[in-house]
Amino acid sequence: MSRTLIVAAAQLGPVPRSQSRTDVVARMIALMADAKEMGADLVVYPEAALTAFFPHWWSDDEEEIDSFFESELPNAATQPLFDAARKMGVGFKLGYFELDFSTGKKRRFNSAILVDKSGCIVGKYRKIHLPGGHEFKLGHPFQNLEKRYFEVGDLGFPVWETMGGRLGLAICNDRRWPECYRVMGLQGVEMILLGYNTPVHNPAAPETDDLANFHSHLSMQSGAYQNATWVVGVAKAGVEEGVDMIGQSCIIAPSGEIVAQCSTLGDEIAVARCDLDRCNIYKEAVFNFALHRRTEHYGLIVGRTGVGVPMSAGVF
Ligand code: CDT
Repeated sequence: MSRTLIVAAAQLGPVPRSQSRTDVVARMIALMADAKEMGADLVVYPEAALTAFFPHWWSDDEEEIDSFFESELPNAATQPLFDAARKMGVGFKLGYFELDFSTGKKRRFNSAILVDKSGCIVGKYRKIHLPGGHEFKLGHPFQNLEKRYFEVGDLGFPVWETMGGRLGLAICNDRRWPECYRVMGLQGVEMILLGYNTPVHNPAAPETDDLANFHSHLSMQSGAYQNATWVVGVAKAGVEEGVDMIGQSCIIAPSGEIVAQCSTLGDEIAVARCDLDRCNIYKEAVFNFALHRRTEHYGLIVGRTGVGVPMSAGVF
């Protein structure tokens, strides 16, 4: 099988609350068709692609909250996307809000699935790094309530052998945490697909607003280089329900270089031919973990709290 994947970062402009899933799916299929014309094997959509990003506002109306979630995929509204993928022979990654009843109680996650060229779901990831808080923040122009609405993902950071490569998933805030890339890097990941809804303004740290795009790229480019993997980062961009969100969706090579990037804040694709074997030079040389990584000498043991303690404390 070819080790080259032609990948499309399928950025979406804002999804207003009033827009139906059926209409959003039609926008997504149009992007998929453009990508197919450019030879794409794989299309990567943003985090929470099907709806507005509702954690930006407060609600305690269970029914209203649930209306942003999918309890199964494919469902009636998304079936056309799966059908289009199968017909075009294109795989895709979809970010969505997941309602899960598999444990007998209702659980909500911020999730993503990976679908192969035959329209079959290969894997699922549930977001682990949930930003923001549980409480309403008075005086903030919008909220960031992911901790209130979602449970922390319970599926780890797995990788899947599919479409000729070893692929992994991450979601938005995960991209700022090196652990996310390293856990997949240690499993030999060759391409990480992730989506984001990132406001330009961070009410908790407004002095960083000018750097929103820089920090997004910095995180993904360093994650790619330090783990010898392709990274595809895809925005839901533009002004959605009054919240201004960054774009600059991009495809990053294992060298850390951006090889394709969107230039608008609307529906747009950026396409790149990704040779998965380009990972090897970095996996075998600079970041040969088995040969050069020296965890036993780092002087810290990470406890269950996630906080490092000195090795001399004897805690394992
Ligand atoms: N959706 C999401 O995870 N958004 C967060 C906002 C945090 S502001 C620094 C993100 O990391 O982009």
